[in-house]
Amino acid sequence: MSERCLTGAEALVLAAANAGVRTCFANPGTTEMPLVAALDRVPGVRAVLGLHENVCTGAADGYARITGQAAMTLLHLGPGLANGLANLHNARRANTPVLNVIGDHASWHLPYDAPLTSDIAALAATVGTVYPVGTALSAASLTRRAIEDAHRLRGVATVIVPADHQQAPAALPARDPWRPAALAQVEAERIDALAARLREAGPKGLLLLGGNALSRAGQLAALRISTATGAALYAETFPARAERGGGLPDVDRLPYFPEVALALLADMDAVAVAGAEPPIAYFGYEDVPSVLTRPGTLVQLARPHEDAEAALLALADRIGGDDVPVPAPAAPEPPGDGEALTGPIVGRAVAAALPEGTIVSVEGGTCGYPFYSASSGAAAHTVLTNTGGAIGQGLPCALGAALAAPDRPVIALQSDGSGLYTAQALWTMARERANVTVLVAANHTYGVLRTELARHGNAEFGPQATALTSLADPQLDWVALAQGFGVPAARATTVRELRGSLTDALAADGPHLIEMAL
Ligand SMILES: Cc1ncc(C[n+]2csc(CCOP(=O)(O)OP(=O)(O)O)c2C)c(N)n1
Repeated sequence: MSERCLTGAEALVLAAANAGVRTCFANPGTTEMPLVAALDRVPGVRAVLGLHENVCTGAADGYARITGQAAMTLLHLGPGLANGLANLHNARRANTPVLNVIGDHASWHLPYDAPLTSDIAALAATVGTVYPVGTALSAASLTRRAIEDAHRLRGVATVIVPADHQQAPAALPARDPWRPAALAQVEAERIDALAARLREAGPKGLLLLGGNALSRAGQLAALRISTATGAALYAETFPARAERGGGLPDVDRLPYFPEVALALLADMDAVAVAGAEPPIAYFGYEDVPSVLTRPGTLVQLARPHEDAEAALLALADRIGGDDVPVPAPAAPEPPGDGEALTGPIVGRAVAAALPEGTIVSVEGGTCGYPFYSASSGAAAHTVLTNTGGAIGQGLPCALGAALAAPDRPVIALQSDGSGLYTAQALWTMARERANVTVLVAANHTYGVLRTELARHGNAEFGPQATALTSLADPQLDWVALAQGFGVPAARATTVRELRGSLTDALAADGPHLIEMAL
């Protein structure tokens, strides 16, 4: 590649590569063709085709959750971006850095309002910051700034680049060494104040952990604090990334339903939040408060963009908590071979079978919650959850995680309804030989919606409500679906079958799917 004749598209890709971007999850169109060609001419960025934009954006989220480094997306105009917005929303809620690149019509074509024209910047602004490229000369510098801001602000940065600017001669990207912004440090006064508060609260204190507080070091520091003061430990309800097992304390997630969380937090005199936002009810219910903490009890130790792990280490030192050996949670008890599959049984079976270092992408409550409860005593593993609640995230996130860490096993513990939003992710898993074992909880219903219907006072469901929460007619065949996408698949109805298929899948390379008949 001759640097003297770089195009805007080449300058953009080179600037991304210079800033540590190694993977581009793409679903391009006509307005991105110079960028597609640039991915061949500029070395360093691996292009991965997603068959729906929400696969690309969810994969970029999963990739950066594991590496800490932004991946790039490449999406087609406003409609392509719109298709990818749900998982960009989830990435924003996970505080994940993402470089989101969108092509636009040639600038001179825009005034004619051609069919695919839309307000791309307005759409992109709903999930983060926006960098419109006004000339090829700024393509590289704006891309660099977008990546820096994605890391500094922990979120989605969208670069919009019209097709003519992709083709015009461009300036060379800066060669400044890439140093992603570090998390902001928490001031000593905040830590001192909290130390006093937690000592005073004793067992009526609670530490709520999110962000990098859920690293191994963060949780071990939290354990020292808890041992010294008696404070309880919880993780936020939907952590972006939580280390778990391998001798870590059992830090369960704050309960999802507000009544349960309210009852838990009502007993507390000090709720210290580290690396998460203050706890709020997921939905508003009549006569149930939205704010889950009692007035005057909330203390923010670190916001999500701050270094919660370092703050916890400093707090543990300040409180004087020693590294006392605390008994590790008991190993998960494997269920009996002949047991039928239910959420709790699957949770225990998967937790008991986890190889050391597995990444588990969890989406959906049927097996997701029981697995988390069962996995505290499992081998060391990493859990990724759906932080923003826009379903269709679990499979793409698992795909991105597998490409980020090709040497680690990845399990997608996936409810069937959510999985169908982005089932195309299976095809990319097959094409990229991604080591993902997909476990589908096939209850053939939108289970949580039935729970919510009941909570809204509907003891019995009418035919319409039943139809709107059922996936049973026709019954979806995940084995056939997976095979159609090129992923070998099996069905399990008992623990014995699940265990056998899971062992085989984990031992083999590439993706596998197991439909679990619940
Ligand atoms: C993008 C988006 N669309 C719709 C919903 C509403 N919704 C929440 S859960 C759910 C169904 C979940 O069913 P499934 O994934 O099968 O999980 P289960 O509760 O049965 O384990 C739906 C449609 C949502 N959260 N996000």
